[in-house]
Amino acid sequence: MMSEWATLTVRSIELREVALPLVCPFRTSFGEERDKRAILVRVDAEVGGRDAAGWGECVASSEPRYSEEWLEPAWLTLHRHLCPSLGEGGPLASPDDVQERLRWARGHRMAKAAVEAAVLDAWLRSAGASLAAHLGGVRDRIPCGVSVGIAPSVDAMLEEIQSYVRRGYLRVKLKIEPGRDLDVVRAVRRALPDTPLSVDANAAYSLSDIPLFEALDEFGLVMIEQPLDHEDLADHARLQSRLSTPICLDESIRSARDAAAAIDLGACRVINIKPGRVGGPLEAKRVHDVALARDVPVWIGGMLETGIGRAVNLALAALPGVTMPGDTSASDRYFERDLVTAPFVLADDGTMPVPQGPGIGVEVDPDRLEEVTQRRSVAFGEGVAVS
Ligand code: NPQ
Ligand code: MG
Repeated sequence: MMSEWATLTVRSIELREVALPLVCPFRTSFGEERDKRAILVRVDAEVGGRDAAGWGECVASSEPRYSEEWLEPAWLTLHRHLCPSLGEGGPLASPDDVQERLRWARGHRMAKAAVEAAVLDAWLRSAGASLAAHLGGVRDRIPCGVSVGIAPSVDAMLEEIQSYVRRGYLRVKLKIEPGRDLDVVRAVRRALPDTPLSVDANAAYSLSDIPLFEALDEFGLVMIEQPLDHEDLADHARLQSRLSTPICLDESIRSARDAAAAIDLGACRVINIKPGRVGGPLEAKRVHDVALARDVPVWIGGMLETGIGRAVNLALAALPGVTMPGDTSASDRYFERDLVTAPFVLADDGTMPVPQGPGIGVEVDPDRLEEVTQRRSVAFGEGVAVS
């Protein structure tokens, strides 16, 4: 980690809403998405007398299903509160000052995460350091998994999964929901006996489903992700005590503090880290540290990010405690065309390179950005003429 930072003065912050068409609709236990909508935050700053710009992506989605955060209030919160608070407080002395300055605003972690990422990007670009190196990454390539949405039929799902396995993905995660669980897992297991397999319920079950989980326990799954309510650590602990398959928590973990509590309660044996869900890349690193200290493996999740958010996920995946393949899939898993100049590509061995350039290590493609922009607005300062 860097100890000496040149002071950063925020000049201007611009928000954009973008919508990228998905190559195929993504269905989970809570609904279906056809386009990936996101808010992009662009910070223009002065660092040590020189101009620097940075990008962040807010993963709040179209509706409050995955979490209570969703796109419209995230936009308003960024515009009315977070960006002005950040800009009006004068120069920043270090990246920790971002959260310090936004602390008065409760919650809104996904919105705060985007602001923190954009400031970090600007700062690190001006210092010539990569985000992965800054966070303490130890790998330059990371193993990748893929998350498969609920398909209309088991056969359709199987076909999709087989194409990912052929491309090299090292772990397949199946979305399940009540009524589409055991049969799907049984069929996939039969077709792919050796592929590391996990399931993600997105909180769709309750303790009355223990018999289902005991049945799933027989399939040698790598983990069962977020089976129960996002607010119920005690029930997860009860379920975990009945299963040999590790429970992985996603929605339940909003901070390093939550991670420590969940592990100490026995509510999970694996954690899925998403920088948006925990309020930013720096808190994501702290979740990692808490888990590593307790010998709990972690991996990096995904929210169908554009190349901007995906770059942050890949940087986090380079950390030493990230010992399982993540939902850090290639850009073409989701998009025909991403909005960065060099989309993320899966190698034949199922790995992807960690971005090594300054900051998040990707460049926004200005033409593509214009094409996918739905609205834009200056949230602090005068705005900067950008292509
Ligand atoms: C998860 N993601 O791990 C999430 C949930 C999720 C890759 O499985 C639009 C935007 C649709 C974000 C659907 C994966 C989404 C989304 C699901 C996130 O639980
Ligand atoms: Mg999940």
